[in-house]
Amino acid sequence: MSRPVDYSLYLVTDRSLALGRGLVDIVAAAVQGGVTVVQIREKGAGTREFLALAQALKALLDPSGIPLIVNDRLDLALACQAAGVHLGQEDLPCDLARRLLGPERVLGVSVSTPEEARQAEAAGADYLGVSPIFVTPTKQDTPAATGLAGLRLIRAVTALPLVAIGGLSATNAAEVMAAGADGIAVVSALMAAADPRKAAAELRGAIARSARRP
Ligand code: TZP
Ligand code: MG
Repeated sequence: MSRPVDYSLYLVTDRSLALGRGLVDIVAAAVQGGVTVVQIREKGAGTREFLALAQALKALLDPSGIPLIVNDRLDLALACQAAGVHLGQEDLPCDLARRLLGPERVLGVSVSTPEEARQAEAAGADYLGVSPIFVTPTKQDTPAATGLAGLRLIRAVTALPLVAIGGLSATNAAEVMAAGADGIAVVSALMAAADPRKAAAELRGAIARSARRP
């Protein structure tokens, strides 16, 4: 069993939205504003570049105990001793990834239906990324948006932590939490923010205001 993770504000990186600013600087500012977990997701990066970025982010995050999750690349997650890996439906199968990762590291899987959620849970996922909640220009090769109704259906079939992603912002974070999410994952709302620290703090405020939690 992997260690507990606070999924409430989950930053997914994308340098192409960073308006020329450094990735580490943006993540550092977002962490100051209240990000609780970071996923490095750099689709254009080659292996060496990805590894160097992951190592730089890990060095940034380790002192504050914020977990670094690596998108797609289980080999690089192991190489940089990241907290875990996040996989999509077309990536390494979840059961195989769990065997390679061992029991301690975090395994996240993207799902968009209750059936995918059941399968990922049975295959050893620690948390589920429910995606996309809403249509987003940031990622276009996605299944149909689940909407809040789809998120509720997935909430009904699993007790795993659910991290919602796709078109999320401080404007809709509270309703997404109320629909059953344990956390809000964002790319553009932080990566493209003029002030990532302030944007993270606003997201935290919206999450805290959500009605779901007792
Ligand atoms: N997976 C599903 S939607 C998405 C990913 C990585 C992109 C979400 O980006 P944004 O800018 O937060 O809508
Ligand atoms: Mg993937």
